[in-house]
Amino acid sequence: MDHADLRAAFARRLSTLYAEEVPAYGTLVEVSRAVNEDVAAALGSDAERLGSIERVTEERHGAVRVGSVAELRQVAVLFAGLGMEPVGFYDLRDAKGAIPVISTGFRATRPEELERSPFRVFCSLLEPADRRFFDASLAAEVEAFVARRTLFPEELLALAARSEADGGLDGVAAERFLTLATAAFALSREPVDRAWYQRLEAVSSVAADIAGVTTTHLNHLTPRVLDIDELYRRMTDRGVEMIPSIQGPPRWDGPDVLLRQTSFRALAEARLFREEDGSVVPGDLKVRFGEVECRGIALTPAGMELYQDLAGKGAEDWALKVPATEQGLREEGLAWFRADGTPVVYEDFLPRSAAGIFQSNLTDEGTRDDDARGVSRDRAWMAAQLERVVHDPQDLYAASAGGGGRGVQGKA
Ligand code: OOG
Ligand code: NI
Repeated sequence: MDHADLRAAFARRLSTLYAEEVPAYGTLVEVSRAVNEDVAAALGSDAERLGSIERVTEERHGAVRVGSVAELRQVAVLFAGLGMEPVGFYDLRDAKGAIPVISTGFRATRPEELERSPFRVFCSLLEPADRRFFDASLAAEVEAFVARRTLFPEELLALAARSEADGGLDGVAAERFLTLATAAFALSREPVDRAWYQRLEAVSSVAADIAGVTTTHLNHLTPRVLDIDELYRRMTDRGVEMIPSIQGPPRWDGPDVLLRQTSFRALAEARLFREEDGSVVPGDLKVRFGEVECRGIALTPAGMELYQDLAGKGAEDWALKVPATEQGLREEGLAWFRADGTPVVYEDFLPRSAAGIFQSNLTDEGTRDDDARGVSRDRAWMAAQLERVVHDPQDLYAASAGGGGRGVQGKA
């Protein structure tokens, strides 16, 4: 199996796992599929302007969270074995609430690879060094706790490294790689140390989810839908309580651009807790949730600037400033198109929306001290930590559209 085969197989296995763990996800996938079929029936080949029906039906993004640079490096190895590279840098620490993480997205980078499997994962790294959230002594405890745990078995990392070097894996090795990789993101049955978890939760429920437990897990798995407003209505009709809004650009009459997302609230899941007296008791945690997204055309730097200016504004302002046709977007240099006029699909995430998704699922306000010292982080920092290229998404869109591309190379 080459990287695209492995990536597609991994996405399918995660989907099966997540449907078993979070039954509402199964409903979401079912409703998404029905909406996509209806859109395809109504629009014919126009429904496929932003990706073949086969691609869109299979398309998922996942979200995972880790506690240290060492763990992030392992995640990078694991995903490299599936042909996924870090793309983009997101800093959510300045957003409202207590989200002490920075993030990147792992995905395939070349158009033909994306067509075979666009599976992507939003990966967040906890920042205990940021004093706005963690005082020095709690930070040291977090670092020690994370350093003691093993998220990914050595055998898994060795198989991933071999797959990265050889361009894939076959037979028994491929099967073993996929099995171990999927298992690494399953919800653990290990008891949660209640006192430790609650201390972190007082700082940030995201911090508790990441460093309050000895394992990691998929936080959500997101299908792609061709009409997110229709999806929202159908889920609400089925009695699933969705967050109050759809994140990203408003609904309007022009072409879909960038990314629109919505989610349903974290669901209580049974977990075991270890009390201070050593006893183990059943309880529950609300951490994981369901999300769905609608992807549109990738915007150029000029288009992204316009998007920032319009952030939070409604469809009317949007319609005044943004050309309502693909041709208009192209002529004004706001969106990416190939030479044959085909739009380039947006393959990444949006910082504002990501922060909104985190915020809507925080179980606790958390605490932050804005007078304390943050730590400065950027894409180059992340590349240096990973000793890998962390691509600038715009370089990849330029390359997809037929131009050149450039990444930031971490120092080896
Ligand atoms: C990630 C939230 C961001 C998205 O789609 O923007 C995200 C998380 O909750 O770990 O998944
Ligand atoms: Ni997401």
